[in-house]
Amino acid sequence: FGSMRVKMDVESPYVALSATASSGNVCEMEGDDGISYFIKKKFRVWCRQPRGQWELGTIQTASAEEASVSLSNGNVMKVGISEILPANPDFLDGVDDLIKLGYLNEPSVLHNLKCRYSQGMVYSKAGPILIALNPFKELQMNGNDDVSAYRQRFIDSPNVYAMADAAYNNMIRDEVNQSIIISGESGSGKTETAKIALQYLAALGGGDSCALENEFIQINRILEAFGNAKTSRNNNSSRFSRVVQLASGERSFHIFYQLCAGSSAVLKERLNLKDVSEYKYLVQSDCMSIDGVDDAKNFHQLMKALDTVQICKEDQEMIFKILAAILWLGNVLFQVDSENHIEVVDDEGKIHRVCRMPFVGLPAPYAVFSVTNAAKLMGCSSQELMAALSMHKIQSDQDTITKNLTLRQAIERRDAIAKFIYASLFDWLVDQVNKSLEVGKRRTGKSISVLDIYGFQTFQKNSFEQFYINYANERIQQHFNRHLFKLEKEDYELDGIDWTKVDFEDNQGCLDLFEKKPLGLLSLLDEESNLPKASDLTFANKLKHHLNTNPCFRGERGRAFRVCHYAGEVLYDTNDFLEKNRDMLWSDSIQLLSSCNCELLQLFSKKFNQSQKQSVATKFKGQVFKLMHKLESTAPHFIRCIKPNAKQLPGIYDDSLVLQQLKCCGVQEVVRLSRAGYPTRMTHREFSRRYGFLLSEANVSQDPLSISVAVLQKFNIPSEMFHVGYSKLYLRAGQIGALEDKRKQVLQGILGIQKCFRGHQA
Ligand code: AD9
Ligand code: MG
Repeated sequence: FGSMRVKMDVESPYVALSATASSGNVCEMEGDDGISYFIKKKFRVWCRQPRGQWELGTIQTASAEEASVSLSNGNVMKVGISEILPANPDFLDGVDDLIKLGYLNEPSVLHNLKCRYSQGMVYSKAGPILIALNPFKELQMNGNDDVSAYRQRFIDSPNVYAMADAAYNNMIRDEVNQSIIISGESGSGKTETAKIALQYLAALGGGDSCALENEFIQINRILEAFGNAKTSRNNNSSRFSRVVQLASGERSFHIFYQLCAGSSAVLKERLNLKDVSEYKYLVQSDCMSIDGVDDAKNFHQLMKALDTVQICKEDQEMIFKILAAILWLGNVLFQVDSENHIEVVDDEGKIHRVCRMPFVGLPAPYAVFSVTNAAKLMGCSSQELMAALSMHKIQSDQDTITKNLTLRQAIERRDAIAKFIYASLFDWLVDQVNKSLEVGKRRTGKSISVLDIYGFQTFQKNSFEQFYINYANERIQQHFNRHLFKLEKEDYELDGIDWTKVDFEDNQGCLDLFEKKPLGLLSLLDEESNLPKASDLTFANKLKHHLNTNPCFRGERGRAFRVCHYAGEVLYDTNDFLEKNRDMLWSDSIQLLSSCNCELLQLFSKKFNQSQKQSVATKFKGQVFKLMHKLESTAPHFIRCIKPNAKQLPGIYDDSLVLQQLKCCGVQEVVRLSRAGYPTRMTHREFSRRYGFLLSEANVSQDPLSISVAVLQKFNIPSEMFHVGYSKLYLRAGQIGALEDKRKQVLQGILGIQKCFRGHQA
């Protein structure tokens, strides 16, 4: 904190407890003077309980080491001085912006958000960031009524609408692309928040906003059916690949269950569709339904949504066929013959031996049908499909050599085909949706991007998927840091303003650990994936060998390693890393798809052949870089979603869970910074253009800087509320609002006069 002191406009005694940053607590008591004042005035304090939680109380007596505190529940307890923190006066309970709090220690911040949450206020500001606590229940929103209320500024509390509104206004005012970056843990409410922002922007879009809004709802239905699934943390989680492997208690993408539950008898017959319980890909996780979710009803809505985005009935049927084919593929069984060759168990064919390894939970007759069903739906012969699943064809200059696959290779190949088809189908659907949005729509050049990105994840066992999710989040976090801290600092210094140092966590070290070439996690993974004899264990050992001196890395026993992320340490298990990274699809599998009598499968194979064949690590890094590049050309607005409890239930506020998330996104740092600094800044040119006309004509010919100063003087902005830099004007929080109001008043006055004038002329 250095020279920066927290000043409060409330009762002055609070200044007696000045702020020093230490051990995670922003504020700390400074000696006996403060405490004696607190005793005398009976001010509230926080005291840490033996089990770590904080309770409100008042100090009765205190020595240098210990204080006797009367708690709000009537108990009196002795607490070490280091376990006491100042509390804010009760009239500050539940303020809408954490900036307004006198004390920013952990219990005070937690208490404030809790007060608001208990009153149904899930949104708060932390300086420039919007904090959104997941209500886990429908909020009272009136749709378009609320939208217009926001536009007219009748509602003045933090909200997603207000943030979307700010993005829109900035886009119009500055002619700069905007982005709304929504982040948070899995299940914290990012996707719901993104929907609310989109709903508002759709309503602002003018024209037939109802139609546009409806279109968004329909599109969302499609994207969620194909892109979302139930996980242990969120019943409607935005996911990516999980077609072939599921953890217990989780589900595959909603669409599979919807299709099985909701398709008509006729469609079921055409697709040879059975109950979900008969598909291996779906039964493996022992979770087929979600409480309160009606898959059949959702399927009917999905079909309507597909109509809305103009996917014709033939294409719809093709989509469903492909989905059914994927399910049947998952049921294809293999067995090993006496010479250790793989055979596909088939109904009519030559192989009649009993499968030696029956699949658990799968009735035998379905194993027999699966190949023929899958082949029929894909539009190829059972023989072709069986060959592609059990043999590897190597094309040399003269002829083709065929090699039998091992059991493991055959299973991998079957799953790779299923995954590839599903991923291609999803990409194709997104393309269709985008096309339908473009039809007849005018492009204006400037945009607002809404980013809903899977949140940081840490489970007991973290795998390849968490590895990538957390890497992407590490990048987003850096963007956030850069924007709010680094750029801020540079900006101040460039403009000759003294920067009060505020410490913040920089995560460049962790990003280097991932991205450095050749000795970073991603490069080493690619290198190992290219070695024929490598295994997950050799990969883990390689990491330990090269990276153990890196402070963000720690090798663990066996195949495990630990990464020190911005949001905490995560233990990863390298099991399946190499295979998943290779994401191998043999050219003969692609050949099979290109020979299928199905337009979409042919298209997917063509796309594959045109694309660069890259490992997942390379592809993912490329995508993350592209995303960051796009974001860097926008003015960002940040929403941090917070999950108040892990039970996905309304009304429960788990202090330690919330605290951990607040720490992850550095909320306190941001508040400290914003309060200390000048959150509004404009170049003199921008400022003078916007407000210069409020001056009398005598000032008009002057340079922008002089005009800025003249405006400030004319409207009596106190000198401690602004700072004039070389190129920019810096204003403290709240100042620009007053100027905007003045500007609006004057403009309305001018408009009124013009109307009146025209009326006279007519
Ligand atoms: V994940 O990283 O995709 O697993 P999200 O996207 O952060 O996750 P999501 O938006 O899907 O979470 O929210 C999870 C659940 O919380 C929703 O299904 C709703 O039941 C609930 N939720 C979240 N936000 C709201 C809201 N504003 N109003 C009502 C909400 N319910
Ligand atoms: Mg989501």
